[in-house]
Parts: sequence; structure tokens; C-alpha cells
Amino acid sequence: MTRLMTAASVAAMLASASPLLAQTTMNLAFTPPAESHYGDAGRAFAERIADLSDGAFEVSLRPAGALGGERDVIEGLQIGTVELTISSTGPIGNFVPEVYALDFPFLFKDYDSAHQILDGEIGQELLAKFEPHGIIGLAWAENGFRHITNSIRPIREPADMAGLKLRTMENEVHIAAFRAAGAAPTPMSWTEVLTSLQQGTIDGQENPIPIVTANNMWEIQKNISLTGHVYSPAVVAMSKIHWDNLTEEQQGWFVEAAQAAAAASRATVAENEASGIALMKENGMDVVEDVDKAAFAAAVQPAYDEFADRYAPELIQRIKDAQK
Ligand code: EAX
Repeated sequence: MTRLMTAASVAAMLASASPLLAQTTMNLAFTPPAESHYGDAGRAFAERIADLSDGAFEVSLRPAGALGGERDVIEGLQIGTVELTISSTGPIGNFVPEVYALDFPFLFKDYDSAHQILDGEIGQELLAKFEPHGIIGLAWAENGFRHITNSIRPIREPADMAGLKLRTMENEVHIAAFRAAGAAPTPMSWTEVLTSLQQGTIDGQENPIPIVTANNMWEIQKNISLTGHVYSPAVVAMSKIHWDNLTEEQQGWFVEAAQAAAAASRATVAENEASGIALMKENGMDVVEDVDKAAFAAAVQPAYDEFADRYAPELIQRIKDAQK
């Protein structure tokens, strides 16, 4: 009996020792491949949290849709089956309506404007809107300005999209915008896009250059048109269930790690933007650089008319005013 007691007392002692001995592993899910802007962000997060917690927290990256599409993962955060994610805001408006304001077409002028607004009052206000929905918005990372790829024809103006079966994110503003511009929009999770393009059930899709290059999309898409029609933020988010189990100090660690992830994503996007056009051309893509952006902006205006009043119209006006 004595020997068992000794073992039990040693076990109890270890368990009650500094929490740093008891390592907690958390999943961080995203849909792009491991070698991508989201992967760089995830690695930055994992390194920073391991450093700040002295190894008490380990983050396991789950790239390439391993835990499902972005909607699935957000639902996972809400019920606690997934701890962390880096996700485009595209589908998030379905959970946090105010976030729809960020995905309106031709709203952000350029990367600097987007960074200033997201890192300022407006962006921080929006992160706070997540918590009532069981999600903690930790920081604004970056997906990038979105462009249209397809395998049917070069697209220079909206008329070139007539009838094109174009995948969009599960975002009703994007669906309305592409329908108004003459395409045939098909919303679907990213996890189905590459197969759908290979099978020809869709003709094209729209995503930032980092997504195109990380997925070698020149293998399945002939054309890319640099429309830059939407600036796509990516949020670093955590399940509130898991957040609430942290001490205040530990919560601070997760915010700091998310900020490191955000900075890493922006750095990789800047790199990918600088080298991506040449890389796509080298791999045989026809890159249309002289897109008629004004014509696209006019063509998608009905999406503003239909949805701006529904999704925090004052927020859209504040974002526009902040860029004057
Ligand atoms: O977040 O679904 C999309 O097109 C997103 O841009 C992608 O999953 C990265």
C-alpha cells in the first residue's frame, strides 16, 4: 500500500506543479496549404505562443482544410471542437453580420489603407463584435486583394464574364455582385474548389495572388484578371470556450501571438504580390493587367444598393471617409 501511495503522491505532486509542466495542445485550422501566407501566419503564432508560455501551449497547424471549410471551422470554434483558426472574412458575415461590411467590392483603396483601418478604431470595434457569437477575434491577418481566374476566356470588362460559372465564397454580397456583373456565381467552400475546377463544374473562381500561387492554380486555370475587386481580410480567431479557460495573462499571450501571425501574413502577401505576377506568367497563365476596374465597380453597384443598408451602412461610410 505504501508503494502505491508513493506513486499516487508523486503523480499528485506533478499534477499540482507549475501548469507549465502540463502542456496544452491546440489546433489552428486554415484552408490554404501549409506553404502559404496562412501557413506562415500559423507558424508565427505557434512560435510566439510557445515562447511566451515557456512551452505550456503547443499549437498544431491543420492546413489545407484538414478540419473542414471555413464555415465548418467557425462552427467548430463556437462549439469548442476547434480552438483556433485563420479564416478569410468571406463566410464570417453569416456568423457576425457586421463583418460583411469588410467584404464589399472596391471598398478599400490599397493595402496601406486596409491595414490602417483594420489596425485602428474600426478594425478593433469589429473584432469585439465576434464575442457574442462564441468567437474571440484576436487580430486582423490578411488574405489579399482578390482577382478572377478562369479557363474560358481573358476577362477585361464585365461583359467578358457573361454566363461564366464563377465560384464565390459563401458570401451573399459577393454572389449579388457577380450576378449583377453578368456571371453565374456558385457559392462553395474552398475545400471543393480545386476539384470542381478540375472537373469543369465551374469555369473560374476569385482569390488573391497568394492563394493562386500557393495552390499552383496555373495547372487548372488559364487566365487571371487583376480586378482587385475585393480586399479580403483574414481574422485570427479563437473559440470563446477555450479562451474563457485561460488566465488573463495567458489571454494576453494569445493576442500577442495573433498579432505576430497577422504581421507574418501581411509580409508574405507583400512578397507574393511582388513576385506572383511573374511566377504566374512563367507558368503559362495569361495575366490580364489592363482590366477596366471602373466598369467592374459600376457593374457591382447593385450589390451595394441591395446590401449596404442591411450590414452596418455607417461602417461602410466610415471606411470610405477614412480613405479620403
Ligand atoms: O481563406 O474561400 C476562399 O476563397 C478563401 O479566400 C480561402 O479559403 C482562404
